[in-house]
Amino acid sequence: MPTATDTTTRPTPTYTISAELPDATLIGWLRDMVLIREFENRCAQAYQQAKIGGFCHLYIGQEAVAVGTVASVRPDDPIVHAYRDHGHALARGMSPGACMAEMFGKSTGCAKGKGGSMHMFDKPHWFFGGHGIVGAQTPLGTGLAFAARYEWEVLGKALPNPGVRDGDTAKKKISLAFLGDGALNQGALHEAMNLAGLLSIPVIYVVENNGYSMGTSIERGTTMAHDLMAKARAYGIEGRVIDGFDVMGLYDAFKPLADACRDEQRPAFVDLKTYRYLGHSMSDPQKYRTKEEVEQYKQRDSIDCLAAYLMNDRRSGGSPAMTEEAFMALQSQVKAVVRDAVEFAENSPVPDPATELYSDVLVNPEPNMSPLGEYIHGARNPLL
Ligand SMILES: Cc1ncc(C[n+]2csc(CCOP(=O)(O)OP(=O)(O)O)c2C)c(N)n1
Ligand SMILES: [Mg+2]
Repeated sequence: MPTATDTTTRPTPTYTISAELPDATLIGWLRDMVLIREFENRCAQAYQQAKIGGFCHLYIGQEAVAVGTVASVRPDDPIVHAYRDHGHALARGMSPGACMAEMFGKSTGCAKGKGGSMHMFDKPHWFFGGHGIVGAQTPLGTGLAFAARYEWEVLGKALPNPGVRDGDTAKKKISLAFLGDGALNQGALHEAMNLAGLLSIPVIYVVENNGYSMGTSIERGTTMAHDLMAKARAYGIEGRVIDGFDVMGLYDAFKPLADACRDEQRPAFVDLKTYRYLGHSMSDPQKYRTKEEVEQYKQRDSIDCLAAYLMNDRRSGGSPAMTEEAFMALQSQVKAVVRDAVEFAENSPVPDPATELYSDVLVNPEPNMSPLGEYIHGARNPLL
C-alpha cells in the first residue's frame, strides 16, 4: 500500500472531468474499491474453510472497472453482468451482508441463498444478475435498454418499478451489459449487437478484457484480438478502447461516452483493458501465465494508484486530499464492514426446503406471454 511520503518515479497523472469532482467522491471510489477487494479476500478465506460452496470467481485486480463504470451512469440505469459479479453488486450499492449471505447460500442472501456467487441480483438497485452462461446476459442487457427506450419514446411514461412514482415521466436511460473477453465468441452477443446497431438500442457492451477466458488467452480465442473495435464496426456501433486500471482515467473516457449514448439513444462497445490477479476460479493452477506477468500488472494496481494520487498529488491549499491516517481509518472501517457481513452470513439460516425448494424456480407467464399478464403465483411482470 502506498504512503503519504511515497515518492515513486511515476509521473503525476493528469485528469479531465474526474479532476473536477469533489474529494469526497474520489475517496468514495477508493472506499468502494477497497471494499470489493476486502470482500473478495474474505470470500477466498471462507471458500477454503468450505463455508462457501459451488463456483466462486474472484474479482481482485479488476475493481476499477466496476467502480468507474457504475459511477458514470445513473442509479436507475439497468446493469447485467456475467458470473464474476460480486464487485459490481457492491459498487451498485448491494448491502455487503446480503451479498455475503448469498455467497454462503443463506436465506438472507440477495437471491435467498439459491443462486450463490454467480447469481447476485438486486432489483432495487437495477442490477439484473449475475449470469453463469457465458454471453447469455448480453441479449438481456440489450432487451433492458430496448424496454427503457420503448418506455421513453413510445409509452411516454415510467412503468412501475423501484423508485418510480405513479405518473412519473419516462427518462432516457442506458443499460450496461458487461461481458468477459471469452463471451466475444458467443453467438448470442452477435445477434444482440446486430439488433442494437440496427435499432439504435442504448446499450453499452462493456468487455472486461482481462486477457484470458479460463486458461485461453484472448489472442488464441478470438479473431481481431488486437483490434476488437472491428467487431463493433461490423454492426455500426461506436467502439472505444479504455484503460481499466486507472479509475479516474476510466471515468474521464467512459462518462462522456455514456452521456452521449443516453442523449442520442444509441449503443456503444468498449474494450476495457484489465487483469485478474487470481486464477479463473478457486481451483486454477494458472499454468497459462507467468508470475512475472501477474507482478507486472500489480505495479499498476488501481487502489494503490488512486490512494497515492489522493495522498500525494491532489492538494488544495497545501494539504493533501487524503492523509495517510485517513486512508488507514478507511481501510479499518471497510474491514469492520466486511467482518460484519461474514458474521451476518454465518449466523443466518439456510433456506427452508419445505418452502423454498420449489418457489422462485419457474415463472408461469400467461399462455400468450402477454406483457400485461400477471404471473400465476402473483408476481408482476418486471417490465410493468
Ligand atoms: C456457454 C458457456 N460455455 C462455456 C462455459 C464455461 N466457462 C465458464 S467461464 C468461461 C470463460 C469465460 O471467460 P471470460 O468471458 O473472459 O470471463 P472472465 O472469466 O475472464 O471474467 C467458460 C468458457 C460457460 N459457462 N458457458
Ligand atoms: Mg476474460
